[in-house]
Amino acid sequence: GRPTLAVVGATGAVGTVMLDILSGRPDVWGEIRLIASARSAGKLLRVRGREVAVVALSPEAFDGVDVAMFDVPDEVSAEWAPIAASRGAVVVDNSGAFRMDPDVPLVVPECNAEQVRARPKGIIANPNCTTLSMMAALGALHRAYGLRELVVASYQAVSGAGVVGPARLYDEIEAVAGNRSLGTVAGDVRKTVPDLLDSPFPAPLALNVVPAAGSYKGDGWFSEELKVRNESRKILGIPDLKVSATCVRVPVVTTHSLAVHATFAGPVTAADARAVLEAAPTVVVLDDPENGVFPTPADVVGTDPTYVGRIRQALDFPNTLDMFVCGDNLRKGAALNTAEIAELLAPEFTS
Ligand code: 11C
Repeated sequence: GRPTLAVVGATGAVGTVMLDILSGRPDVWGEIRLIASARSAGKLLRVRGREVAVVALSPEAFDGVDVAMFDVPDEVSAEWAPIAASRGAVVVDNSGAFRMDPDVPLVVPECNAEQVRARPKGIIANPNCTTLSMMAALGALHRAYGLRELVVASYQAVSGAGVVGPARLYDEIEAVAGNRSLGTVAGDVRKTVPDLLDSPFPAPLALNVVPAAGSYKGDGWFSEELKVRNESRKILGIPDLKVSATCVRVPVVTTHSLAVHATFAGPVTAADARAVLEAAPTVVVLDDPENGVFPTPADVVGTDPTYVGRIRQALDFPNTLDMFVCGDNLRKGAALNTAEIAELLAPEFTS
């Protein structure tokens, strides 16, 4: 028979994309069970062309489940992933709760697929969407040239903050629309958007960019920036990789972008790097700047690959490439990578 898959958090921003992705992937699953909080229980959601009723999160909900994908907040995963594992399910968790646990592999199939087998806790972690949006490309370049240093600035979409993110951005855009003098006087946008106390973001996003993503962690760093450093090291297997990130929220609905300054063990030409990236199966090179060809979120959203453009040799850094990377933060950045990890596990439970 085919394995039973559970989707925990089926009604959230990532869960919704997950159901869409599962409907389009090669169908390796028997039952797909949809699990969410008690308040969503009974709700009908469509997956693989059929309506499936959501069941409430409980220990018994995991009975008979072979693989359970979790797309829920950190504290829900921290409590419930071990419960699911204790009922016999292998958990693929997309929260931050277990990513840096030495007994939990942090997997991007393009980089370290083989690590799915070493899972002493029965839990495998899916990386943060910001890190993940560049990993397929960086993994390919690391294998070819040996990555030594990584300096990145992110341009993160609002859906990274969940369904509340796009709702807030659309509200703000509505509030500023039509006023052709806004953005010309300090504070005018802040006064025009709805009360920031109701926003998931600490400053206006409309007509603005916000250098604060995730929660403040002290010493000047936000959580997203520390995740980029810690998770890149673990995924690429370079514990002493030098990393520095500045994570910025921009008025984009979905698809994270990163300006990447990557330093390698020796000199790398842009042409060679382009060839390496073109050969990577899940990477698409869009790099003809003279003709306006480069990745942008508006052109990338809703698709699966990692897009790379603006590939160039850093003028004053001989071993360094600069490039611009875009990836859909809800697909490869979250649901798609989780589904791919689960698919690596499926054969273990197929008879
Ligand atoms: C964002 N990357 O764009 C975040 C969301 O660690 O899974 C994902 C948080 C996480 O806000």
